[in-house]
Amino acid sequence: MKNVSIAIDIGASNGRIIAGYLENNRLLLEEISRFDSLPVKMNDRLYINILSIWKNIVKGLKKLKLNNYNIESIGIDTWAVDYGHFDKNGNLLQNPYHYRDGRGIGKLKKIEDNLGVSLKYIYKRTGIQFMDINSIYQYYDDYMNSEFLNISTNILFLPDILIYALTGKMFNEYTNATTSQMLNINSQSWDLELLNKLHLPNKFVEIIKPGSIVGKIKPKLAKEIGLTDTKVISVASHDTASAILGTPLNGNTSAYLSCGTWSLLGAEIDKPIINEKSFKYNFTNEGGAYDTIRFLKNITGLWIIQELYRKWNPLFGLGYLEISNLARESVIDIAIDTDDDRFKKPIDMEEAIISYCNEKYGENLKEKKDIVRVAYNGIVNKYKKAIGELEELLGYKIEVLNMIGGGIRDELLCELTSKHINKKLIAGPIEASVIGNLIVQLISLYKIDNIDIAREIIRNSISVKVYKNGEILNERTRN
Ligand code: LFR
Repeated sequence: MKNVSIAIDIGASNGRIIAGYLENNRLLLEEISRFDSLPVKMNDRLYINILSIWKNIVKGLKKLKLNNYNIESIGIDTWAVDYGHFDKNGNLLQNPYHYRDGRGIGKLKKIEDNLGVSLKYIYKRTGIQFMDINSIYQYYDDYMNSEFLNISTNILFLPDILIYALTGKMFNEYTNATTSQMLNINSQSWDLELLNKLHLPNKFVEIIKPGSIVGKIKPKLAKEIGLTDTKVISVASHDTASAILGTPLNGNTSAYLSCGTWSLLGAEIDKPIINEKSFKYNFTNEGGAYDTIRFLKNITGLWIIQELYRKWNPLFGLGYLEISNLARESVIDIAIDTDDDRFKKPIDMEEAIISYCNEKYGENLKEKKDIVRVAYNGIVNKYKKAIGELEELLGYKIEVLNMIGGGIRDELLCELTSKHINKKLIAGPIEASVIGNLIVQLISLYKIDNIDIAREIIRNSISVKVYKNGEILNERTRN
């Protein structure tokens, strides 16, 4: 019987359950299941499909019985910032909102204007970038609109909700909690002074660090799914934190670019960088596992392409590869500003792009190839800008960019990135967050000594493509 650990990794568009184990100094993965994790719109509000995610987790775990595995441990990571309220009996009070609902939009200004709390004050205390999706602005929206705050006793973030459903234990996992913009960067605990200033009650629970053993699955559930001895481990439960752990970074001159719905570009550092410039460039100091800081910037990534796909796939049967190939055919050299508000949650992304190019360049785009190409151009422009800012803030040059995550399946994106940033680009692994999730479990189970050794193992296990000046330099495939 094979001893395996299970990574449950919930991204913006799909969730994955993957078994991982070490063999001959390599980490091998076996996919158990994959399911859609898209939000649901109802009465013009956007909700996390939490029950469907949970149903699919239970279904996937039940499937494990069919394999000849001994399941030693399980870890869960998901996207960040979203949360749910629980009452004193431990019941979920409301279906959690999805950050794309947009309820945080405009709250930053409200906090500044109504409460006189400056952005610099918030940044100094938390080190976290300003994005209207941050939990702090969503929580401020709860405070302004919801009477149920009176009956809410606890707040759990998305991965915490799933861990609670699995084990019955309530924790706020540290790497994910940092993205709320309510955790004090120095004390690494909830910033009560900040919460008070915003009139936000402290409903948070104990913080748990990645690597801690949470416990076992609740007895009834454990019996139902047949996992009575499995340990539940708190991994770096923010998917980006797991993805960075799963990146074979090589010293401090390598940076990462995690490509999914969002693109996260940055470096792994030891101490936070909080100064005028990092504030101006809006770089964040998210908490990483093993006393690291994830110094990075959120860039609107493949969201724009995904939204074009959402429109064009049912209408014209276009897949992602076809859409990317269309963009290859275009020679248009203008670009959208991917941070423009109109791209945040448009009803129709194609229309939003056309209107932007009309307004900014007086161009009336008609062909799909041009419409998608200006989006790619916009994304890689942001990458280039962000890497320049990163180097300035770090005070040294980045030599290698490790591109990771599902987005690297898109070769055009990798080629354009390498051409634009003019650095060696190593693309791989695709399943970085799954790998990072598993690595923490294996370190906690004393199967891997530390993260440096883990990254050697990762390097030895994955397929990579190396790009330079817009072309593939070499390729190594592993299965
Ligand atoms: C990536 C990610 C980003 C976070 C965004 C919203 O999946 O977790 O790191 O900023 O989604 O949660």
